[in-house]
Amino acid sequence: MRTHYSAQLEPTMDGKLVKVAGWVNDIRILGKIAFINLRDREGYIQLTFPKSKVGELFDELKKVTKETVVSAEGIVKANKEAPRGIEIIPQSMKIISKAKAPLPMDFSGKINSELETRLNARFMDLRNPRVAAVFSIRDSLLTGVREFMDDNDFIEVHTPKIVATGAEGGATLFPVKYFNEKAYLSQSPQLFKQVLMATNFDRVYEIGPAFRAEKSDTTRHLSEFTSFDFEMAFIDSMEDVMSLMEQMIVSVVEHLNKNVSDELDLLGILLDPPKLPFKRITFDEARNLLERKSMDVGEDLDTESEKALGEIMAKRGYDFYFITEFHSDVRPFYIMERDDVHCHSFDLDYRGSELSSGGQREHRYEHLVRRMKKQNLNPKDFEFYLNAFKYGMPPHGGMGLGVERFVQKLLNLPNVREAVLFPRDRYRLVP
Ligand code: AMO
Repeated sequence: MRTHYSAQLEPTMDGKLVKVAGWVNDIRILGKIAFINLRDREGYIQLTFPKSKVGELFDELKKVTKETVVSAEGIVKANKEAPRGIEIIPQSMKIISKAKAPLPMDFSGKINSELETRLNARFMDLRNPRVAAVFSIRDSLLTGVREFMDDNDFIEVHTPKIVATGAEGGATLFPVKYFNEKAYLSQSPQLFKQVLMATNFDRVYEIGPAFRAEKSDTTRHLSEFTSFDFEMAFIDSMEDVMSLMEQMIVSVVEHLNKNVSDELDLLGILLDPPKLPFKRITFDEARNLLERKSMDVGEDLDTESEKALGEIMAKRGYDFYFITEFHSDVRPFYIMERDDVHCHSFDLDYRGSELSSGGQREHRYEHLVRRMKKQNLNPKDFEFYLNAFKYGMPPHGGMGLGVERFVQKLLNLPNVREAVLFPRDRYRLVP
């Protein structure tokens, strides 16, 4: 239906016959001349219809509503008065799919539509180039991640999403009916990526859906999110994991600056490549800093304290920072303990918000079982997982990062739902 996207047309192509197709962004019919501002994936192009030149086509224009899909064939004309100095004088035009009026929402950005309205009519919301840019950037971010992991000898794997046991606590499990058995939607690939460490694949990563029955209605929780996980074996300590992670973040930021600079510009986002190494601060140090600000921190950081820590770190010039050596009681059973109180786990935070958590895993069978029991878990429920630790399991570690939170924070989006095409939360199952 088209020979060119709008952005491929230049004033230097004056006199050339071309075909374009897209949505009618705007139409203006004056006495002897009419204009359609046509929108496609790449931008906008003006179709100009002088009554004297286009004949019957001029009357056809009365049928055209905003957002109707049309295709037009015509001659390119350089014209300084037209946007980008170029217009097309159509010889023919087809109305391909007429749009009903009124539209379900205004997506021009002139009126601030509520997020709820936008998500209800997401197909239309996504016609706004600023909204579309978020998803081009998200796509590029994942390409950047895959390139980095590939360069570092990881293989991409896919683990089951219908599972018999949860890895991240019972409170956020979604039960599903699985024939005659009880099953759950997977909260994370944790158990499977660890089992893979007992195979020849000692470096794996996965980018896939993760499900959490999050009851809290916040701007950073989804009930279905995309988790980027990796796991690596034969590590000396969790420092190996953090070091790879920070290199990955820098590489992804460079990838974005190289590949989606137009989209970043459109959103007004300037991404400075972060400096290596990222700051490391232990949980106890972070707690001391917060207590000096009269904040009462228990054994873990809540949203408020994460935010306050973000402000303290920003003053010291750190956007990205690791919080390390959390208290073992508040960390999952699969994390290795360091002493009676602390364990080898970390969070990666960006400007006061957690992007990722990870650590070194407990690879010694007896210690692992002991830790499970300490957390009131029944080792019998984890038989397939525990078996992999009985026949040669190297030391290993890894991390999980929420893709939507990463996109949200990098692009300064007020709500994590803006980073998902069709978000799922406690109140939203459609569309
Ligand atoms: P955790 O439970 O901390 O760790 O999750 C890892 C990262 O996933 C993202 N995330 C979410 N994003 C949106 N909505 C949610 N409801 C949600 N829950 C989590 C966050 C978080 O940092 N197995 C471990 C990781 C590991 O140790 O490898 C895990 O799942 O960005």
